[in-house]
Amino acid sequence: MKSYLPIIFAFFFILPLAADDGSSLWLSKAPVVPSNVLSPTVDIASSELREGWHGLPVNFQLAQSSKVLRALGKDGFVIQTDKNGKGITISSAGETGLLYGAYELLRLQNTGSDCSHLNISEKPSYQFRILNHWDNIDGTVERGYAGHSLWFWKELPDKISPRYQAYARANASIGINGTVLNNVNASPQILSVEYLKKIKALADIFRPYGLKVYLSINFSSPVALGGLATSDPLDKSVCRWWGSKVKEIYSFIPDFGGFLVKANSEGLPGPQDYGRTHVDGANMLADALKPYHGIVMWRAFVYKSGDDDRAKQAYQEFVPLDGQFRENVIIQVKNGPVDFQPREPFSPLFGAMKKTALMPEFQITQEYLGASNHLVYLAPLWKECLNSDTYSDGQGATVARITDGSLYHQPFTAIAGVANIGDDKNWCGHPFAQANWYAFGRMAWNVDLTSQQIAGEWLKQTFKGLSDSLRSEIKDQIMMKSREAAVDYMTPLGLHHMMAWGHHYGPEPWCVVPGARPDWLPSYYHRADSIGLGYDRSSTGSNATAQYHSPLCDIYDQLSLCPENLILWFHHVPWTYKMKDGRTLWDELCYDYNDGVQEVRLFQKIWSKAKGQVDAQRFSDVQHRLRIQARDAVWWRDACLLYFQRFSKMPIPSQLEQPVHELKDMMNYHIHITNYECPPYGFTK
Ligand code: BDP
Repeated sequence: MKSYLPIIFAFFFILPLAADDGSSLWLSKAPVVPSNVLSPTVDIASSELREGWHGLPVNFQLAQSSKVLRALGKDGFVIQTDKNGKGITISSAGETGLLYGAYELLRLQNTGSDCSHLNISEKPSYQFRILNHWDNIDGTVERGYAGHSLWFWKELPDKISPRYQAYARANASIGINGTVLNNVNASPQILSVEYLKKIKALADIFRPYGLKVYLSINFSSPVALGGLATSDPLDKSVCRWWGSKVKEIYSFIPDFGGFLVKANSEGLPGPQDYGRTHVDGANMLADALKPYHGIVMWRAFVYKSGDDDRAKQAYQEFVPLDGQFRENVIIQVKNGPVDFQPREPFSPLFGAMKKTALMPEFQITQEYLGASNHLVYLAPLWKECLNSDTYSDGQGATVARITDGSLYHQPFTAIAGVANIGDDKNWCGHPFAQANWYAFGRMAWNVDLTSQQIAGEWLKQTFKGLSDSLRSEIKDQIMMKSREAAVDYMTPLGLHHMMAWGHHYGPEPWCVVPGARPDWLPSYYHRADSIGLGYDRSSTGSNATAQYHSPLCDIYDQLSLCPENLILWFHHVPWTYKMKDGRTLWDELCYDYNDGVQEVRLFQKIWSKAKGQVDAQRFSDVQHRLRIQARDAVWWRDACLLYFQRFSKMPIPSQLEQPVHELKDMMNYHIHITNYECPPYGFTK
């Protein structure tokens, strides 16, 4: 008998890991939820624990009158090991708090924390933690790279996909409590009764998971849908139309969250079409929503075609309006002043509207970061913004403290992420893109969590078979380095918007489109000429630096003080300018592009060790996408360096790998992709 044991063990070790299509995300098996034993939400919480929790018995305590718990809010919770050591109690002032507590307990267990003496108290950093889906009603997803929309509008409300519940569960497990279902470029149809019935069906499924539904609206809906002659926000019939539309929405969805509005932005209608302001538009909607406790998230993503620097325009339009918005209006500000680039400085608006609630908008979907082909862990990018000191009130006025309400005490606080979710089996396309959905939720819940902590948690739950040492290597040497690598091979030193026209996937620093707005073209941003490279936004140029508080305005303004990772954002720098390490700007650019390529090659090497520790399906999926990323990194490097070399006329240092593509081939190469597709391969010529 004894002698068989080693043989049996050996046999176990060579068994391949079960195939995994990634559809279960970071979650363990979904429980069967009995209907309404306690309450729909508490039923879910207790079934989750029944299925997944292996420790002491857990007791739920809903204590609405407890002062301590009320201070944590309805989503906050306390988890404590009972005094006698024989059980655990999760208590909260709200049912959603109990659910979040249950998911926290499971997370602690599944990430290997010591659960023997628990005394945890949690309160979310932001009150509204919201995904923005850029999903169109025709099933496409703007900037979506994981298949079609998850919402099967044609089938709703009669046919309900099981994925709706799975989606709500995934969000609840990481604390996301709101979802804007449709694209900011909104079709007026979304507010029709036909669609409201479909939306109600989704809201009913999401509700027990604490997930509220919001909608993007088209500002001219009164005309387009209601048949009115105007959508002027000061017109009485328009106000009445919105009032009754809102009433109708709440009759279908009593806990509807509110509206997200893109107005007078990129050609969409808005109050300015009628000579009114953002305040007039936002407040009119806010008044309609107020009786039902709904909110308006009004986007500050505005810029007009014209002479002034695009990066300055949101600030110019919005700062004069500070203090005039209703309490239930939150201004939604993209992290940077241009548009979700691999690196931007934080938007100066964050430090400039002390009397208005502001919410950060991050992009989880990788519009400018290699779509679903590139492994780029985005938490470091978001944290860089959140941790930026705006100096709006001396030191320590970070974007996080301004937007989470701790500095200016706004009544509502919120944070949004543009979703990377589609109907792909694994939800997000790239297996590692799931980490960005996860990280957004965790960071919105607790803005002080570090990117490393979140990556570590996600890896432990998602790739359970990894050894400790390989898991750390993947976390520290792949995930934590991946954003900087992308910056290096795409847009180092503060370069930005050099992506191809339309789809924004590959490099096109040379891009010219007859008749196109100049601020949609790369040359507007890189300004390469025989002298140097970069956009002069200092006081000798567009003076965007003046939109930052001291000392940042001076730091950004002076070439010698400006952080080198933003130097070409703020300055037009001579090719021969000496960087801090003694290299010329040109050489530094060559080294950075090359570093980016080398980093991705290193990711490939590290990932190759995961064979056998990760199921074959996800192992080869990641391996395949890393190959694309490595090819694309070379494409980016060659395209940008060979193109800029036309201006610098300087050689690529001989120590570095030399280009393998011809500039003319790259300039003649065009990929055609529609909205919801991910480019199938990189530049292969
Ligand atoms: C840009 C996208 C565009 C969006 C726009 C927005 O290219 O598809 O509609 O932002 O945020 O990043 O409104």
